[in-house]
Amino acid sequence: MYTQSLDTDPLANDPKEVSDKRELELKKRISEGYVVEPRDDMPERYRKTLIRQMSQHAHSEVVGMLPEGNWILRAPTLKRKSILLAKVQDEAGHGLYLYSATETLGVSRDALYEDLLQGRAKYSSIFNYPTLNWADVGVIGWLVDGAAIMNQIPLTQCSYGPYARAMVRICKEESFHQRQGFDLLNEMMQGTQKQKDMVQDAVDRWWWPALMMFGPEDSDSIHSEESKAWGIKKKTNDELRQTFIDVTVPQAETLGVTLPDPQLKWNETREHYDFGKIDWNEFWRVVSGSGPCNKDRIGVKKKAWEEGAWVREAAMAHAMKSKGR
Ligand code: BYC
Repeated sequence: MYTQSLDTDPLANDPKEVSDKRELELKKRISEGYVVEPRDDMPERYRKTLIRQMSQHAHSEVVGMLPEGNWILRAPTLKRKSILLAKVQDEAGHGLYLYSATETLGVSRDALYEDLLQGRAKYSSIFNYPTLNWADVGVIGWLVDGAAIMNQIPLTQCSYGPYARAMVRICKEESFHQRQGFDLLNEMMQGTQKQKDMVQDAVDRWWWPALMMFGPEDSDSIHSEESKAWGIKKKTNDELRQTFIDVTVPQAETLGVTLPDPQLKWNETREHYDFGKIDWNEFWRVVSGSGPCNKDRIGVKKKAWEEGAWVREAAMAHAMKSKGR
């Protein structure tokens, strides 16, 4: 671990100059492969950027349990119910690793959670869409976890040690999630016409929101440039979205589903798929709280927090008693 403080010239006394110098110094070290650890001195802007992204990521994991959790009691077989239970439980675990990693930056989990419940913190837009039929569970695994992996693999190399390490384990689990989703859909696509129609209907509803998970176009991304300079983001939103499309189109062909974009076409010159226009008005509407399920998702989380108060109190009383206080 690198323990040297990021102190700057003590003779420099303009605070702005000192902080700019510290930021440049850290950016340079990061570009040389330096990994920042919690005890390192770090510029406030780096810390704030990490808290923003990591807490949004943690919130996405715990809110992300809701759309699929909705199907646990209705899973069609014991095998699918066990898989779904394990997956939803994994998402809770991801939330916990990420809240813990964020706490290493000097912010409490309670404060972060309060921000989520009060609607001050964002979480991924994708979880504000409803799960209407059983095939939605498969499509979430295939497309939503697939998009999440694409976005998260570069984060295993990010400059903040606790975030990078959390991502290694999370990516392994997401990979299982993606495969179980594909497997579920593949099974349905061997079934009746009604099952095939359910899969196509789910794909039609989730394709565009899945592409929105990567965030706004690079030209509208507020944080990308700064986050890249800090070594937090390794690839831009558009780069990751394009890679996701390129790997997913052949998978859709294998499954036998049609992706709902008539402009999706291999471009020999670019060696990438061209695709149609994303509805960015819809994206911003959902991000700013007016998606189909925003109110419901936060309502469920608030209710669980209030109804779980006695569990937190009992756990605290037990912990105090064990410590003899
Ligand atoms: N939804 O400047 P930009 C999962 C916000 S969960 C909502 O490009 P940045 C799973 C953005 O926060 C996986 N908001 O931002 C769980 C910013 O607003 P603020 C979740 C979005 O940070 C259960 C503004 O728009 N993954 O795997 O450079 C079941 C401007 O954007 C979204 C992560 O969280 C969005 N889609 O890039 C199944 C990965 N996109 O903060 C699966 C970690 C953008 O100024 N996060 N915004 O108020 C990231 O990689 C980046 O934060 C993003 C956005 C690519 C998402």
